[in-house]
Amino acid sequence: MTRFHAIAAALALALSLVAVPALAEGIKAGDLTIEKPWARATPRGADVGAAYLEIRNGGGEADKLTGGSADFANVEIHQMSMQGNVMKMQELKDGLAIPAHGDVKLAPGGYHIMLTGLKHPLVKGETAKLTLTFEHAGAVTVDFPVVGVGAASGDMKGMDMKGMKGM
Ligand SMILES: [Cu+2]
Repeated sequence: MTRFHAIAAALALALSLVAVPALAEGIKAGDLTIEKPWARATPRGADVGAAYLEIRNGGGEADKLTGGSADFANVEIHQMSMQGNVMKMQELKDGLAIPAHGDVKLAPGGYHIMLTGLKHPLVKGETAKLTLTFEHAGAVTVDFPVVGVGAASGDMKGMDMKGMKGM
């Protein structure tokens, strides 16, 4: 094997290691890639829940997450932010912009998908199927794995989900 061949082979191996898991993980929709979807398990009797994900836009045109649907809940796009020392939540009625060549993370304490009017609890270990609607990429169905109520990535502990009813 020549030195060139050895380098080419090493490069091919490195590329395959990098490229394959990335393709397997993300859901492609037009220029968008949806990654790391998860939803928080809900306590029995709760009628609201939340789901999170990351959206990358590989295209030169901005897109917008305008809403979604599910057969077990209403789907709204929300933003949570500190106003003074009070955590406030509001619906983004105009949608959530996803900049060209940019990405948006929906995560606890910030942007999130709000599930209201839950018909059944979100149970750890199951998946919640949501269809998200984008202005350009269209409708995309995503399975959100449901993670325990005390999920490490969450920082909503101490927040009373029942208190969010109607927000
Ligand atoms: Cu919310």
